[in-house]
Amino acid sequence: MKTAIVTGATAGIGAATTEALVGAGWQVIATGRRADRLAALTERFGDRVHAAVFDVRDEAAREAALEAVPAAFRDIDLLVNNAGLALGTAPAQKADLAQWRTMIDTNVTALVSITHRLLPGLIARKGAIVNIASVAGTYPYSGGNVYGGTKAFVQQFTLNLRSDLHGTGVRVSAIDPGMVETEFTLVRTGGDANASDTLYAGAAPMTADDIAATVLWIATQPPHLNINRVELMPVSQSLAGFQVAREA
Ligand code: NDP
Ligand code: 8X3
Repeated sequence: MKTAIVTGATAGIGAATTEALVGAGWQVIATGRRADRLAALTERFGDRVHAAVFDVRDEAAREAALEAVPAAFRDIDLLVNNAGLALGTAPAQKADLAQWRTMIDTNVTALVSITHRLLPGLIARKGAIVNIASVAGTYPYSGGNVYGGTKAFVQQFTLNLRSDLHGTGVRVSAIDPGMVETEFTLVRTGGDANASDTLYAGAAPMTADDIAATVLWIATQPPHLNINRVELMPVSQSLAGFQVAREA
């Protein structure tokens, strides 16, 4: 049986990815801070899921949780770097520096730390890495500032990992989703359910299952085939051009 580790499995894309992988016959190390959500996964999927409760930014907790992974889950074939968040929608000049740091610590520093920790095993097993980036890493929008910056990092880190892992057999992919209805906007707005509902209302956004299916598709390609990058958007979302500021 193949083994995956999915960071941020307590909600949204990570929870759906865990379900998709288990449904396809994998076992999954599911991680996140909310122990109750992970317990619900282990209740549902039994010994196919190992719950690893830790904050990805906490080096000691992260290491302890990875050290505590049971022997049956230690041979990891797939790392899904999914845990991440956006905080705030204010323009840079009005943004909260602490929120910027949290995004960098979570979306960049923690992601590279987990990748670095698991790389030797992934190389030994000719495994795969799927990084969840975002369209925000490619296309700018007002208020996207540091969030988009972290996702651009994830995109480029993915490509550079591919270069470094040349000849190892390890596959590395990035997925760039546009709007997916999850807890993402609730988190971004500090718990504003109305803002979250309003954003998604009538927009037919993508679902976490849509992205999970893409992760599974990437993970089940034959060993000679690397999906470099997949960008997805709901049909209702598209790009609009430049803005011009004029003197009054
Ligand atoms: P959710 O808010 O629904 O899920 C985010 C997950 O990340 C949760 O499981 C959360 O777990 C985990 N997480 C966040 N911070 C930490 C932390 N410090 N330590 C451990 N786990 C953490 O959002 P999504 O499912 O939408 O987001 C998943 C990924 O997809 C993110 O990287 C996001 O940037 C990306 N993405 C989302 C899009 C969208 O429109 N929804 C579009 C493009 C990309 P817990 O809180 O329990 O710790
Ligand atoms: C999330 C997509 O457009 O809200 O990464 O930044 S967006």
